[in-house]
Amino acid sequence: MGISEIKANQGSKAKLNKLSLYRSLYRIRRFEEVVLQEFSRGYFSGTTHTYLGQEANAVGVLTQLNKDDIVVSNHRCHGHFLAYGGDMRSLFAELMGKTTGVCGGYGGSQHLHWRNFYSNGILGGMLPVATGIALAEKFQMRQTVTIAFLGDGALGEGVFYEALNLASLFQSPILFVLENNRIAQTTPIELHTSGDILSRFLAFDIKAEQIDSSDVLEIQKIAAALIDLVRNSQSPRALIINTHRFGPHSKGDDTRPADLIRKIKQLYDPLIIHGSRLTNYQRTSIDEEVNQEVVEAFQKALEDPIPSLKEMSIKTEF
Ligand SMILES: Cc1ncc(C[n+]2csc(CCOP(=O)(O)OP(=O)(O)O)c2C)c(N)n1
Ligand SMILES: [Mg+2]
Repeated sequence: MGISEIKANQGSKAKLNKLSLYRSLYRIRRFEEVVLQEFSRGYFSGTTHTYLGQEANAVGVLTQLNKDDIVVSNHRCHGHFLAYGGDMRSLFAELMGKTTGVCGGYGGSQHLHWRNFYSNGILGGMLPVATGIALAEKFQMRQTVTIAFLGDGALGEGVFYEALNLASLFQSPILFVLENNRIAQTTPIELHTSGDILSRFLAFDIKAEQIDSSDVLEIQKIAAALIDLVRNSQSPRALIINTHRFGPHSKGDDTRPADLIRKIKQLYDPLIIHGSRLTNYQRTSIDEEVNQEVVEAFQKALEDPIPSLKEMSIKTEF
């Protein structure tokens, strides 16, 4: 199938200016801060993995998508979901197990589906699924791009290499986005991954780029180029973003020294980096609006009804 035969995509990229980019970053930051805070007060059930510190990855990559493109995410999915355009109140409600949640309260923090967004908590488990989705889209001549997010911990999963092999053999139009925060739960990368990461993609004949940045504009630029390449060549690519996790892996399991965390927050905060392009007045106004939005979203989700036993039993028969 030649590129000329592929139907032109009618979608439109979200063209965001520096103010709305800052807003998108801060919406994720504030959402996640409230999640961590309210988890400890018992408002949510199950577990959660916050995106604190990594906001620029989701915003940088996902603002470059067309509306029909597909996003396949992992356990650390809230930031991806919000950057994709997902609704904050429904996400809070999902974490609370409410019927108004993204998936009616059945998915919880890690298992979201809305429009072309899918996430799953099985490490690496969605990579072959994403490869297949991308291929199915190509067979249907849609010229969409599928984004598959993964963390460095997934490099130890055999299924990751099976996905790379098939993505390359079948030329799936997929962009693997590896968010390398150099830690998997509490295990530093030096103890869980040997050898070079970029070479892993190259070994399967998948061209890959690497970026050391928490700057949303830099990430946007490289993501835009790679997404265009995937779309136009209808073949796989990879982007490795060397990034930094500010919070615990989950709710409170951080064994890193406090000094190290303080240092990475000083050096690599996407909000400080991008926020420096705004005036104090611009930043404060956006912060205030978003703070209000998050409080209201949380409050509304809290007031939403809990599913009755009858509703739950009907649904579990599916
Ligand atoms: C197959 C599988 N094994 C183990 C887990 C438990 N687990 C959840 S997240 C995680 C670490 C993930 O690390 P990484 O891929 O680097 O992503 P990060 O949490 O750093 O974003 C582990 C081991 C899981 N969800 N699935
Ligand atoms: Mg990691």
